[in-house]
Amino acid sequence: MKKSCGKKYGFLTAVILAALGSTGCTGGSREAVQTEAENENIVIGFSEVGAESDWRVANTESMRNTFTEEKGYELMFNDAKQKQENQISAIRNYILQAVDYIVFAPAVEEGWDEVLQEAKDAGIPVIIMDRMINTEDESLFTAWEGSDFYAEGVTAMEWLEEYLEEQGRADEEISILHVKGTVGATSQIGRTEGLENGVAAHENWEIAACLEGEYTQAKTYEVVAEYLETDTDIDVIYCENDNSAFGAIQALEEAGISYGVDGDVIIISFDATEAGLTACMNGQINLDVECNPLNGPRVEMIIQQLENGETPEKYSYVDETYFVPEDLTEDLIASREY
Ligand code: GZL
Ligand code: ZN
Repeated sequence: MKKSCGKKYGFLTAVILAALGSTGCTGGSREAVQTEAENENIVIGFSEVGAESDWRVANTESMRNTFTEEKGYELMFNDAKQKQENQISAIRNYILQAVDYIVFAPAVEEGWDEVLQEAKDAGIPVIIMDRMINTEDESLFTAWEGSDFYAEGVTAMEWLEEYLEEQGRADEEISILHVKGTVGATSQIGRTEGLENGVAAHENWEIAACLEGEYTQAKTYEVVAEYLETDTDIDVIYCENDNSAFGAIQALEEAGISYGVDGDVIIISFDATEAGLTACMNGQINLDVECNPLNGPRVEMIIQQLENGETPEKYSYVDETYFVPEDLTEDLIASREY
């Protein structure tokens, strides 16, 4: 499991060898060190975006449940609190500790080349999950797995077109309030592009305003409540995750504006977390587009391929669906893993 000492030293091995002198060549004890090293777990340095949303918490849980000691892993974890600089320093720390693999969900797409070059120079494979980086040099990472966020946005627009048709509102002027997720995150870029292309394809749809909800309930509540002070003639609020939808709903309720299945404002959301699907089942959210946070098993498959000397797919996408209230029951929601 553990790479042989000759190829790359694990942290513990490096410490022992350092204690034994630079080459560690002291006869028997070197064999002992190698034996010790060979029994070590696979050490994974994981840099997580933060704990900003129910989705993110489920994502972290999936990684912790997958990379357990019993299964031969040691998972080093860092919560970057949504700050790229914290992720970069965590990755540098993992390089120093000579982990076997670095896994991270990049908070934003830009600004990773330098630190990933350092990981490459240290011979540590980097696996990117969930969001993506923007780089000219694809050799800086071994594999990426996650969701197709643009496709999620397209799903929402196709549903909205159909829903409005069913409501006899196909030719009505539709005003959409757009609440973005963390600006510069792949999930924000993709879902926003899906919305913008959908609006461009419907001359009677318009985006009333673009607000930044940062994927959190608190920030979304703040910006939507402020917006509703100037304009309440909104037909749809497009929230780029469930926690933003909860914030928008909080602001609508305070403003006395009805929403959801029987209300004036259509709520579109993403993630389909347990809390989001419960609100959808109750008719508060009209559409919840799934974004699967169970990245642990998918990252493990990539690592196992690498451990076996195989080459994983460079990009692998997870299949996702969407939910409307009539799809949902408590049993269905309880049967899901997040
Ligand atoms: C999507 C992920 C997003 C979720 C948000 O894969 O990057 O980040 O949609 C989370 O809930 O904050
Ligand atoms: Zn916008």
